[in-house]
Amino acid sequence: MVSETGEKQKRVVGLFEYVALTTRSKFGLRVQRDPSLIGLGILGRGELFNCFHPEHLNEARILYEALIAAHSFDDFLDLSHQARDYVNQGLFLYAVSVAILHRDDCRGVSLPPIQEVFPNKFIPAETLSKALVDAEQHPDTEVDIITDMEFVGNILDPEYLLSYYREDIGINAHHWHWHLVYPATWRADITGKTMDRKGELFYYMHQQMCARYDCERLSNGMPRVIPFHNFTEKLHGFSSHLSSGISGKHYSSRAEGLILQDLSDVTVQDMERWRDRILDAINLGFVTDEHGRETVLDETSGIDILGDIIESSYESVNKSFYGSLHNWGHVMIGDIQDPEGKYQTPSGVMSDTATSLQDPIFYRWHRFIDNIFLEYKSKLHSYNKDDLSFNGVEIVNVQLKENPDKIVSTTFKKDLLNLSYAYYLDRKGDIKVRYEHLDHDPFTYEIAVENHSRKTKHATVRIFLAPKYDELGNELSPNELRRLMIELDKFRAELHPGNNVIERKSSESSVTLSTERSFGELLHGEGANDNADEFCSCGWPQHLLIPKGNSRGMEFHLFVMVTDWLQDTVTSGHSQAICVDAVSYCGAKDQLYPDRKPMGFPFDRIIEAKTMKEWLYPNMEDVIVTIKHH
Ligand code: CUO
Repeated sequence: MVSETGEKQKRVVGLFEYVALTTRSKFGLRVQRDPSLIGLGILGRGELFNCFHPEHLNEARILYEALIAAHSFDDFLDLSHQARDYVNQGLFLYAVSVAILHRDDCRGVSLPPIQEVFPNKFIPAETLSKALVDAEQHPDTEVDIITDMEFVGNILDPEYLLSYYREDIGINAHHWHWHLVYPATWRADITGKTMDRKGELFYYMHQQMCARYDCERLSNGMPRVIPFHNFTEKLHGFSSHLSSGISGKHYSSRAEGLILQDLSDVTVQDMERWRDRILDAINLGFVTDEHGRETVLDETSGIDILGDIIESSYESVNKSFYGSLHNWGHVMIGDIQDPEGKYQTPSGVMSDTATSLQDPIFYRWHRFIDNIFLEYKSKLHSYNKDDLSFNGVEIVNVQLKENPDKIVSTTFKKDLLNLSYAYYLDRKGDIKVRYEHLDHDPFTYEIAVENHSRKTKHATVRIFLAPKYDELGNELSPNELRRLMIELDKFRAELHPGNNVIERKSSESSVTLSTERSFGELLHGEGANDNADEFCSCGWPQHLLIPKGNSRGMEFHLFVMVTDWLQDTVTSGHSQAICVDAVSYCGAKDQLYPDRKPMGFPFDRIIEAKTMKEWLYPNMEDVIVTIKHH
């Protein structure tokens, strides 16, 4: 029997089926529209929805606010069906997804994987065409058609080496979902829901993407990313080969050597002015709102305020003064090949949260943004003994259970992406694309901790990883390491008096998504979960938990720290946790971020020690592990 949530799940997923294909219903214009949808339909159907452009975002906001405000689940579905017929497909998908994630009566309902809804945002147009032709040529309706994905690009472009990473379906899907969970336009005054530390999480999640990318670069013998801070610098070229699906539009390529150009709404000078004002605020230690009131950028909320300003989100204290540096950067880079719209070319991949990670400039742009946050963090005092230590608790050993030599193996694996819910070809068998992604052998941390007190203590265990050497083979100092430290896990553990051995599997990581239900499963009501600990689709892919390493075996610091959970914990007004699967990067839905410490702690502030050994307290341990790529 299908439960109530399962029923809702089926009905919701139906909204996403063949969404790119829907043509304006022939009755669409005659049907009277619900008043809450009046004014929508500005962005034309078939156009690329720009996830960073204020006008597109605003239209999407009006739609998702109307969908969230619908009185009942049935009203919500009815409105969604109306909107699906005439608003832009990408905008519809974005808005309806935001509404599902944030409506109380959609608890337990999952979003279908974006890669199955819009495979064109993930798979090159050439491969998609080939798959569809293959399917047409094999009309046997029962048989699955499998087409191998063709990689685009070649070794003439040094960045090609990392295309397996940038084009990974899982990281791009994660990024898309992250921005659905935390829309830049979110208004607590209208929706009635505040998002805890949203600005800070914007900083931290993107900082981690940059750190992860640098770990991957070093694994491939490439230098770390050079931030894009000189706005008059010539950019490298890029071509994604992605299309918008059926409208015939392609995400624009960028020719080599272009520089940022003024757009009709914003100029390069505006960007420079906003950057300088933000840096001034950081150096002065306060920001100024529209009425001239000053707010100090203190230790507790400074980073959150800055995150909102820089993104910028609706919560920015003064949008007209500090502008929208990060979002306009995406738009400006995305429109660089046709800034005045003279040739009506679509934007590049930087304009879309589902595709922007494919372009190497994404990481250069975000390293620049991250450097601004870093400037602020450098104004705060370094963590001292009080901040770092945990009285009476000592880590005595860190081991990988299955691998006493502390070697973790990575390799490439094949996987399939089903196109059958995006393209309608009257056949029973599925149409699938076979692609490759990096993966690693599962492993288990074994952490021996001594509780020297006579009472049971509750600890937060924090695990990070960073390469030991830089691109030139020099050992990285702790202060350089902190920019590369990627979070692997964070969880609560009980420490009984005396010896404790904590075991934790890599698959349990608090940064990764543990399960993803396919479109087919969701459509049949499988995967819905009444217990409200369902999966919210946001989360780093488990297969990319750790970097590739290299074939010789690459050394990494595995850093483990235990802190006092009683000091870290926050109390939420809500009783049931929801979407806490990938809490480190995605937060806990409708709850306070479940760790009082600054995000990235203890690596978010300057470390003055010369070596890791010198910096460690007994509750911290740093061991060297080897990542070997086969
Ligand atoms: Cu997620 Cu720039 O915010 O890509």
